[in-house]
Amino acid sequence: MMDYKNILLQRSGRVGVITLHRPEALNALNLGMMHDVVAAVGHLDADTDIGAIVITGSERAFAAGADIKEMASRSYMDMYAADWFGGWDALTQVRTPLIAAVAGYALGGGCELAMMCDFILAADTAKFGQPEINLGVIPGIGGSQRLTRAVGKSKAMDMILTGRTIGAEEAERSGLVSRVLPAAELMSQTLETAAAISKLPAPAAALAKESVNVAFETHLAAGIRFERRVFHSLFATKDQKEGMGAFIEKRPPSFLHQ
Ligand code: CO8
Repeated sequence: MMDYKNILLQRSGRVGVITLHRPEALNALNLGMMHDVVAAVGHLDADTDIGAIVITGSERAFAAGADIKEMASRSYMDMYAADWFGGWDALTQVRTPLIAAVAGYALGGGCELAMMCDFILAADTAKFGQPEINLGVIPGIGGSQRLTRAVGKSKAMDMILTGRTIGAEEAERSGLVSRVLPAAELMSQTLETAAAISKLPAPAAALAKESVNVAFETHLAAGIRFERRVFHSLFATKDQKEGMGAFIEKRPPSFLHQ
């Protein structure tokens, strides 16, 4: 097992849980955090015994943004040459379902990291925002794109131009998060959801998320064609035979994740 400095990594059955852990900085995302999260997610994604991954933070903060202290004095060339934070893009290639469990602040890069996950479960204490404009910058890990697709132009503009923070209810109403849960139940309900997903056929889960993601990236006709091809391809899996066979035989399925 690798030694991570900025996260905690736990396994519970077929679920991997990554907890962002820089309590002294409200989990601000520095390069070390990026390397740890990307490495841990990659490691879990490659493990066929893992069927869902949860990324979470603390009660106070999922993550209060990119680490401002680490970036403040950098030049344009520093940022460009390092392709600052380009490494986070690796999360978009992950096949295993990825759930963000957000309590407290999810600001700037924290909101963007949550949006890179497949869906967001929010505690009623969650606060989402893209406050970069207050620092003289803009979202830089996909926020201006993913937030706009998630909540539409008007609310994305409102949030990104004012830097205003929205609460969990407004986030749910806007389509940014899928569910709001009482803070005390966030982790238990997230783990229950992740465990349920992890037991379902892994090939179908990977292709389902790939299909939904295609909806973000392409036009309707191409997306529907992609979905159709992928749907047909699942008839090559053992789990399709098992799932449909079990239904017809009126017995519980026993999936192989193959
Ligand atoms: N970076 C570095 N340190 C931080 C950050 C951060 N984003 N957020 C909080 N901290 C630190 C504080 O400096 C403080 O440290 P210290 O005790 O050493 O002074 C500690 O965490 C606790 O924070 P506060 O005392 O400020 O706690 P409060 O409860 O008073 O306030 C807030 C909480 C409102 C969340 C406040 O901390 C805050 O406004 N944080 C900054 C939020 C922000 O602006 N986030 C956006 C950052 S920019 C960004 O994310 C851009 C992403 C794209 C980059 C892509 C590059 C290509």
